[in-house]
Amino acid sequence: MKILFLNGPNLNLLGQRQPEVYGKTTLGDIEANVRGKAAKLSGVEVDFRQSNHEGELVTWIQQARGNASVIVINAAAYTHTSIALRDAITAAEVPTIEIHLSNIHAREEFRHHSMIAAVCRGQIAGFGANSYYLAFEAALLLQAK
Ligand code: CA2
Repeated sequence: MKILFLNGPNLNLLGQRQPEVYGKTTLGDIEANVRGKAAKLSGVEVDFRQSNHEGELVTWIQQARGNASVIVINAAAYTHTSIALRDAITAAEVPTIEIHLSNIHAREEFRHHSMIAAVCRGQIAGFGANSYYLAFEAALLLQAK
């Protein structure tokens, strides 16, 4: 199985700016940890990407159809605005898990609504880098069903 991790705008700055909000772990650290978990299992492949561009994320979701078993997506600020990502997730027909480092429901009002939540299998938010590792486990469970 292939798990496709997609990361939206500004997540490339993780660990380098605003550590009080998003922690000190970099996206590279998270990717390395996820890859380490996958390496202990047989038949689990990880593809891990980040883009600051909405259209590139849409293209990657489209390409996941027939190629990825599960998508794990931290759409960052596009979570709250992007009908394009929502439509792409719907069209891809790949089970998708929405994740966030922070608890978006405990932050500013504009972060409470997710445009993509209703078309995802579920949401994991508020556990920092562990949100990625929990999503990895959830992706395995989705495939095991
Ligand atoms: O909590 C999350 O994972 C978010 O998806 C992060 C987004 C935010 O817009 C969402 O509401 C919640 C922001 C990602 C920006 O990441 C940065 C990391 C370091 C420094 C600046 C931004």
